[in-house]
Amino acid sequence: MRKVLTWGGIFASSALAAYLLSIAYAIFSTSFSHHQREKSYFEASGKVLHMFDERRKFDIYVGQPKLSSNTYVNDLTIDYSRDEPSKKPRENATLLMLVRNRELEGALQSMRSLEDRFNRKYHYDWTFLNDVPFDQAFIEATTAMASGKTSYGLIPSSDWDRPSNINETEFESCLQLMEEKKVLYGGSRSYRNMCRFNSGFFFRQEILDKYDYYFRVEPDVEYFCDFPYDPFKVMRTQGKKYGFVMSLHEYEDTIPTLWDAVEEFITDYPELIDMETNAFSFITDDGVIGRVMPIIQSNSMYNLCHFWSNFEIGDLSFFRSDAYLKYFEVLDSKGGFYYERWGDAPVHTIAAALLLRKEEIIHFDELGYHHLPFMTCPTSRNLRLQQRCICDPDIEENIDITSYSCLTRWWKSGDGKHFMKHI
Ligand SMILES: Nc1nc2c(ncn2[C@@H]2O[C@H](COP(=O)(O)OP(=O)(O)O)[C@@H](O)[C@H]2O)c(=O)[nH]1
Ligand SMILES: [Mg+2]
Repeated sequence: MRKVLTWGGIFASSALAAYLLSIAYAIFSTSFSHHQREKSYFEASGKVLHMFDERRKFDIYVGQPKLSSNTYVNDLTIDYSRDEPSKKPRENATLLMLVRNRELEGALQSMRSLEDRFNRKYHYDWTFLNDVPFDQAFIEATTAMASGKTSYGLIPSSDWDRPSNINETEFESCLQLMEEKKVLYGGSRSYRNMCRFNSGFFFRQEILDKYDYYFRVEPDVEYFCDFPYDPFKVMRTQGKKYGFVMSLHEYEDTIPTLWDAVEEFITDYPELIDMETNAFSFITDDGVIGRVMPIIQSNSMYNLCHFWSNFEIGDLSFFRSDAYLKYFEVLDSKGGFYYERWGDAPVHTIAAALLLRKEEIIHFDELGYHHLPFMTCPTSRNLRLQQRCICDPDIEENIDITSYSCLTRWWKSGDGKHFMKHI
């Protein structure tokens, strides 16, 4: 009985062992084949993943492939090549934008508008400036939007930050005072850096050295009409040094002592100023024009008229000239960019009115334009149709028909009203 049991036991344990072994084998072989299959899937998907790496250079600067796509378009390559020759001859000029990374969307809107209305035919370069490095997303999107080459400049701290001669305590109390008086951007430190940079340093940036002309562009602006000509060409062929589209009165609270500094410059450097030929009367005349009384009263000889510099086309040699540099030096020594809130618009305008001949300043009459809260739109219906304008000159945002505008004063005391038909 014990023997039978023993044999039986042996048989049972062998069967159990065999069973367990077969389970182990099954597990092993399943997992092995599963592993093999997974491996092959993995390899296959890896192959697919990298199959189009060369064509998927989605990020032109770091070269990372785009990992997945929900598009039905097979060719994911973006054509960044700038080999296509411009269809028109070009001047030595660049479109120029000082901008922050967080303003990307507004920058793209302005670019799209200017590309559509003007640059798509010319492919002028775009130059971007910033006081901190541009991020990858900004560089990619603006490069994709531009029809010309793009370059990105980092402004050195010495050209941007508050200089050491500005007294910290005085500066802080001025900021507070202006904020209390509700002066626009009165309490902003960075706005002051920006205005001083635009007044005295933008044209010294190395990235602009190779150019003769710039066209200032700001985020969130719009150009309402097709450009009927290349404004850079007009500047060069007609010997223009400064071009504007809108002119209005400055808030006096931002520049209480600017004119004192200007008078000092005029007294110290009479040899740089030709009162016979310049546009001095445009910035000083405050008489009645037609039936319109000037509604803006000024406490100095300066009538507060300025060209709105968010649109500006300029000859860089004007800003690089000794005369302009001396002018800026006198102004900068007063500290008014910080203790007050001097804007680059009155600073540029006064310089142009003092140092240039009247006829070196041009009003680009035909280029409809919008920067909050104002716009300008060509008054001629025929011209609006020809240039596919999308704007209404009769609405109240049209600065030219409001009493804030200095355009009629420009027509009277500046270079008059001109028609560009001969171009
Ligand atoms: N990089 C940089 N750009 C600035 C800064 N502040 C203003 N800007 C740019 O300077 C220009 C004028 O500034 P904006 O805010 O439009 O002033 P506004 O037009 O006078 O209301 C725009 O092109 C801005 O993008 C800043 O702190 N850093
Ligand atoms: Mg702006």
